[in-house]
Amino acid sequence: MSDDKATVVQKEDAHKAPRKRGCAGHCLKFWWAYLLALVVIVVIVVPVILLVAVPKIAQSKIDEAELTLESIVVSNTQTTNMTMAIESTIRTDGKVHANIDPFVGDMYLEDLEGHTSFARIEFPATTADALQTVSVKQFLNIDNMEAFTTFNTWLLANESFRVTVKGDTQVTVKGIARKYPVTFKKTVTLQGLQYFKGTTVHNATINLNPTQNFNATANIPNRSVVTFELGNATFHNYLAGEEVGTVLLTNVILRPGNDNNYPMFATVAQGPILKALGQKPYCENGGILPFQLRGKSVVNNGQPLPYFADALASGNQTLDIDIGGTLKKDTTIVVPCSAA
Ligand SMILES: *[C@@H]1O[C@H](CO)[C@@H](O)[C@H](O)[C@H]1NC(C)=O
Ligand SMILES: *[C@@H]1O[C@H](CO)[C@@H](O)[C@H](O)[C@H]1NC(C)=O
Ligand SMILES: *[C@@H]1O[C@H](CO)[C@@H](O)[C@H](O)[C@H]1NC(C)=O
Ligand SMILES: *[C@@H]1O[C@H](CO)[C@@H](O)[C@H](O)[C@H]1NC(C)=O
Ligand SMILES: *[C@@H]1O[C@H](CO)[C@@H](O)[C@H](O)[C@H]1NC(C)=O
Ligand SMILES: *[C@@H]1O[C@H](CO)[C@@H](O)[C@H](O)[C@H]1NC(C)=O
Ligand SMILES: CC(=O)N[C@H]1CO[C@H](CO)[C@@H](O)[C@@H]1O
Repeated sequence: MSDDKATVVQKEDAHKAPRKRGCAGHCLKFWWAYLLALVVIVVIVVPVILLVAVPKIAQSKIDEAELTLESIVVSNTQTTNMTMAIESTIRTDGKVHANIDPFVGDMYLEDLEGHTSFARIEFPATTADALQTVSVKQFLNIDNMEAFTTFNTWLLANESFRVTVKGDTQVTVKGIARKYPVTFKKTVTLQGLQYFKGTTVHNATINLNPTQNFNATANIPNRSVVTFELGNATFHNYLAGEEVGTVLLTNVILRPGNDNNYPMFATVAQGPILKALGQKPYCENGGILPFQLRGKSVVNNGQPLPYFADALASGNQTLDIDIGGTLKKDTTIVVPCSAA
C-alpha cells in the first residue's frame, strides 16, 4: 500500500519537475510500458498501416481518379488486326504521390452482359499527378472478332454508350518501398455515330449508263471522338423497301471535324427511280427521294474488314437525295405526276 502511494506522489512530482529529470525517473520505471508501446507500433500499427491502410488509400485514390478518352484512332486496318491509338487524360486530386505500374487494360461494353473484352490495351506507367495525358499507340490483334464487331455496332448505332477499361496493376506510394496491388477500373461515356444521321449529298451528277450512273460527294457528320480507317465501303441501296442498287464510298477515314467528305459512286436501277419520281409526294417536292443505305462490304487496300462491314449491315440509314433536281440538270428527262 505505502509503496503505491509513494508511486502516485512521485508521479505528481514528475509532472511539475523539469521534463528531462521527470522522464529519467518515469521512463526508467516504466521502461516496460514504452517497450510494449514500441512493440505494438512496430508489430501491429506499422503493418496495419502498410498492409491495410496504404493499399486502401491507394485503391480509393485510383477509384476517385477520372478518366477521359480524348480520342481513339484506328488505322492500318486489316482483316484480323490494326493499329489503335488512344489519347486519354487522368485527373486526380494530386494529394498522393504515387507511381502506377504499366498494365494491360481490357476494354468492354459496360452495358452488355458478359463484359467480354474487345481490345487489350497496354497502358504505360503513370503517376498520381493532378492532370496527366496518357498516350497509347499499339498494334492490336483482334482476339475476339464478335466482341470487336459488337463494339463497332454500338458505336455506329447509339447516340452514346459506355465503355469500361479495367486492369490489375501495382502502385508505389512515395516513401514506401513495397508495391501494392490495385485494380484500375474506369467507365467512360462515348458519343456514337447514330448510323451517320444527317449525312448529306453534294455535287451530284447523273447519266443513263447502266453502272456508276449517279456520282456525288457524301458528307458524313462526325459525332464521336473516333477516327476509323475503313477504306472502300459499299452499301445496299433501298427505295420504298425495294433494293434498287449499290452505293460505293471510297477511301473513307471517318474522323472528328467537319472534313468528312467522300467520293460517292452509285449504280442505281433506273426503272424504280423513274417510277418513284412520278408518284406523290416526290413529283411535287422536286424529286427528293428517301433512300435507305445498309452496309454490304468494307475493303481496305484489298483486305475485307468484317468487323466494320457487319456493324454497317446492322441497320439502315435514310438518306434524302435530290434526284429530281440532278436529273433536270444533267438530262432532258421530265417526269410528271402519274395518274395513280
Ligand atoms: C495482320 O492481319 C493480316 C491479315 O489478316 C495478316 O496478313 C498480317 O500478317 C497480320 N499482321 C500481323 C503483324 O500479325
Ligand atoms: C446500343 O446499340 C445496340 C445495337 O443497336 C443495342 O443493342 C444496345 O442496347 C444499345 N446500347 C445502348 C446503351 O444504347
Ligand atoms: C463541289 O464541287 C466543287 C467544285 O468541284 C468543290 O469546290 C466543292 O468543294 C464540292 N463540294 C462538296 C461538298 O464536295
Ligand atoms: C461516275 O464516275 C465514274 C468513274 O469516274 C464514271 O465512269 C461515271 O461516268 C461517272 N458517272 C456520272 C453520272 O458522273
Ligand atoms: C433495311 O431496309 C430494307 C428495305 O426497307 C429492309 O428490307 C431491311 O430489313 C432493313 N434492314 C434493317 C437491318 O433494318
Ligand atoms: C478503293 O477502290 C479504288 C478503285 O477500285 C482503288 O483504286 C483504291 O485503292 C481503293 N482504296 C482502298 C483504300 O482500298
Ligand atoms: C455533329 C458534331 O458532333 N460535330 C462536331 C464535329 O467535330 C468538330 C470538331 O471536332 C466539332 O466542333 C463539331 O461539334
